Amino acid sequence: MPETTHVDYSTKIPNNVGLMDDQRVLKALEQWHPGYIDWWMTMGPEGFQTSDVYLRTAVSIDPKGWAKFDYVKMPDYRWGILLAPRQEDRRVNFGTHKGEKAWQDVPGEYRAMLRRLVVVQGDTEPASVEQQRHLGKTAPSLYDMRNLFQVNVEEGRHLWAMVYLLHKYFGKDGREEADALLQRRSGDADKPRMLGAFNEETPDWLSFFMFTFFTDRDGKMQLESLAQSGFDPLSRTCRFMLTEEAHHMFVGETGVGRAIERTCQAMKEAGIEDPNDIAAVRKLGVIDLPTMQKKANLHFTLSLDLFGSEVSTNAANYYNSGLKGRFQETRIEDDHQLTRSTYPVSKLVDGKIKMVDEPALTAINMRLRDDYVADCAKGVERWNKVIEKAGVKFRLELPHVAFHRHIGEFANTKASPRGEAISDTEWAGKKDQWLPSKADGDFIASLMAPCWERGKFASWIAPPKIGIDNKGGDFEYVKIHQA
Ligand code: BYC
Repeated sequence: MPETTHVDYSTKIPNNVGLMDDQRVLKALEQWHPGYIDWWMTMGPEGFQTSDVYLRTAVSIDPKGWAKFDYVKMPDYRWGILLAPRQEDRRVNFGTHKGEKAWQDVPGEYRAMLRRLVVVQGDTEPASVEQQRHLGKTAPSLYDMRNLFQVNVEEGRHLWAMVYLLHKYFGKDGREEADALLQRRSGDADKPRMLGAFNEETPDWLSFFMFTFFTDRDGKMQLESLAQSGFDPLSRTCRFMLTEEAHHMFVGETGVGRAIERTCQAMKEAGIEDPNDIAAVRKLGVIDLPTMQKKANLHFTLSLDLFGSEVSTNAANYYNSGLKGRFQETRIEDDHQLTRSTYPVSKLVDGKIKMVDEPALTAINMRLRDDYVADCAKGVERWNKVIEKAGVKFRLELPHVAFHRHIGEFANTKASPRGEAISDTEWAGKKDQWLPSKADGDFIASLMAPCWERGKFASWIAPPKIGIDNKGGDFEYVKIHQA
């Protein structure tokens, strides 16, 4: 079957890339498949592998109507290889090869770089499933449980997407990298996942929602940049992944939004005017807004680290080679080669945080991070609207990019959320006011009682405005058979 918008479900591995006619890759993927299922059974959602989950599955890759909803047991989900349609006469749009025909094969001189990008991207996908594997047990509703599992199966599919590229285009070392993607484990001291944020715990549902808001949004930015790639198969696979990623960010934004809504509502009902009266708010069985701010601080800063160093020769090399572009590269009005332009980068100069012009080429990570921060800020404003509408006097804010960093310019600096450089002693004294403390974690954990009755929601979260696939309020999104 040639490449098409329709997905071939007649093979074990659904695809629109003509796998039936590519026996070498089909065989390699079929050999990888049992290891993947084994990983899913041991590291995927714990306790719900025999439950029937109302999931969407991609049946076609055209923008409308690619999703088919039905009850599926997660291990039976049809993970497959789906690439956005090939664009006629697509070109390399940036870097030294700008204007050349986009590559359908890996350019020999860029093989190692490209493989590295695919492996890093691939590594994050199973990592997030591992991080979230315990959450089903404390789901605040069947609706939320279903959304968690949808995100999980799609991250699994994104792993498949990268493994396909490794098997198809990188020969033996690609197959070895694909195997290694199933070996590493989030948070494991001996074989950790590659990027920092993917080794952190996701201990509760507020973390899950913050993660899908902030960290999946890094996913969006990185996939957008890779979708610009001159290596066409990478571009096409990232373009399709982005359609799935949008739902993950929706889950995060509405999840936090619903927690905020419920808190404000409970405060109003109880006549509590002061959002900082944490003890009084917590007695209502909801999460106080200052704690939500701390969680946002944590997940935002962990996600900022995922952009790498502000000034990076790796990023310049990726760009020059035409492998990884900027956010919405083709919409930017410049020479797309950046040989002479500069870009302002925040740096520590004589103990003060200042903007310094750097060659735009080496500042690619910084630029992408700026685009990311702007995108996050819009979402935070939408949360603030919920607070405002409820008549509560509180505003959530993004902390300064120098705050709580482990990668790049500010990795060794202690800074307040407002971006003032501070001493280690001051940091130690104030850290618990800015980031979730053990006591905050214990309180949130105390609220994480499962709520699995149809149409019911846990005390700390409001119901969604509309259901998935337009289903009514008491729809049974997961038929639970615990294993
Ligand atoms: N943790 O020049 P530098 C997603 C390493 S999320 C650990 O500063 P570069 C998803 C770096 O590897 C999106 N190590 O940065 C979301 C390098 O090591 P080597 C995932 C880090 O290379 C939710 C060294 O430090 N996709 O999809 O320009 C759920 C110096 O690097 C970190 C991608 O990231 C870190 N945070 O940029 C599920 C796209 N940061 O090479 C999924 C592909 C840097 O010296 N990846 N290092 O050994 C990339 O484009 C780049 O690898 C990075 C780093 C942007 C991550």
